[in-house]
Amino acid sequence: MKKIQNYINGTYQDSTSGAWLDNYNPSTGKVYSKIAKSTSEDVVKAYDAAKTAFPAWSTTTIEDRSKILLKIAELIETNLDHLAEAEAKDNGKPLSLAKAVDIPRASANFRFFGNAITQFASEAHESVGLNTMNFTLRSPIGVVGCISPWNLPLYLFTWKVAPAIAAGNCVVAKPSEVTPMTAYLLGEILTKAGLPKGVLNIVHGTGPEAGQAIVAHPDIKAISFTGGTKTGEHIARTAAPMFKKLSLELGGKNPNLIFADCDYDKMLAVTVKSSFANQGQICLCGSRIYVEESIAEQFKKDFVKKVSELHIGSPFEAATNIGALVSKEHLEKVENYIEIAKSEDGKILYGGERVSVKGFENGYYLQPTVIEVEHNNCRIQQEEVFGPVVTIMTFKTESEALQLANGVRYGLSATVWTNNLNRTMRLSKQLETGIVWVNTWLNRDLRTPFGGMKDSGVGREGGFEALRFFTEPKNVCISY
Ligand code: TXE
Repeated sequence: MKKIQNYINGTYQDSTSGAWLDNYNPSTGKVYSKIAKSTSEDVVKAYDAAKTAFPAWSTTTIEDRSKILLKIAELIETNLDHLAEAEAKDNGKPLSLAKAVDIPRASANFRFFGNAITQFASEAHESVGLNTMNFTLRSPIGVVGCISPWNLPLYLFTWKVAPAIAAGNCVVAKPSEVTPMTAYLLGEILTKAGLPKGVLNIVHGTGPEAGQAIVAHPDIKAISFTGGTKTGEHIARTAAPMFKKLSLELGGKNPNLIFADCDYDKMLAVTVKSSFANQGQICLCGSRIYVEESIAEQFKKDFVKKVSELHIGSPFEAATNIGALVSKEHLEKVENYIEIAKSEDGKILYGGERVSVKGFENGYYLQPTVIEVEHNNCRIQQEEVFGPVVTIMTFKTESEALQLANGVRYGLSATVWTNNLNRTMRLSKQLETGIVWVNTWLNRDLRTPFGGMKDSGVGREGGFEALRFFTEPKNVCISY
């Protein structure tokens, strides 16, 4: 059986414990590979390799660093089919999605930061009349930790490690133990691209063991994490007293506000995607739909019809829109939320049942589920489900819509469907989210700041924000 080993100091190696975790294929429910179950000893090995590599990497010219990142991007593209197949098998997502989104984006992340670093600059402040000149020196931090989740495995892993190494840091990174395969495969690409050994070390294993060891390591000075809000809280508790730099991208419970004056057909098509893309397992999914009363009946009818046409099937079937959920535990968690919604008087407009896919009977398939709710203050409206479940509630006025949208502890993204410019501006300012999409969804320009407010996290990724996070600014003040 295939063994997913750590990639430390440029070589694949077993964990020091010699222990392995099972890796499941969610589309079949079967174990298909083994994952190195790393301990703090492996993290220390990875740290030592990173520390040794740091002096040379941090003084490598920007052009040479950039060239290597662009080469990694190119090699990911060359291996697109292979990586996409691995991602679909490991995660359960449709192969078509992995080919169109996950792997191209992983390549784009390296290309983007390979280019961005050549344009990264710092500020100068002349204290006029005082014969004083200040400039900001931005230096790499040293060894940093990157921890990523299972929903967009290679996409989010590379979204962190690419800016970290572009900025001259060396990295100890851990992908989710639920979906480690593509991060494992990346190791080979890093070697082929000529990334010096030790610059990027990939350690596999569980969050509480390997992840915790990264966060708790006293000399890993910054942690970039994407995952659940509870885990984020735990990480902050460990890292904050050590004064580490922290970037936390956590959960979302994102509102999708639909006004009667929107472009209806476009809204309908995009809302199906924003509800169920990647089986609803994207932190940016618009899981709370609020629709203006005057079009609510029509919307519910049209939306349910479109949702009923989605094809649930094996990730490898070309017609599949909805693949398998990532794990048995996660499937059960999502089903439990459907039961909670029912007990809260949620009305199931569509779905809610497991699906048996022919030839894949033990896979983790669930119907896309649409639930109508009457109140905002219930668990299905307040808690992140992170699955193919969307709720619908109606509103009468813009201010009511705003209040409902902001009435959760999360604040990652919001979508607004309207053709009213004044409303667009009002809501863009007042929505308590890090991202507001107007008449679109998951439309990403990698130069823009990405992250959430409230319990959705702290810090921003993307563009120069990421390069600022991964560098330490120092004021140099010269009197002349
Ligand atoms: O995430 P975890 P899980 C949400 C979603 C999901 C829930 C749990 O609601 O149902 O989180 O998912 C590592 N120290 N999101 O359990 O546990 C872990 O190994 C250091 C939202 O998969 O947060 C993995 O690599 N690391 C989200 C990563 O953290 C630890 C995407 C994420 O795992 C750790 C995924 C610890 N103590 C889930 N414990 C989003 N916002 O995109 C775990 N990890």
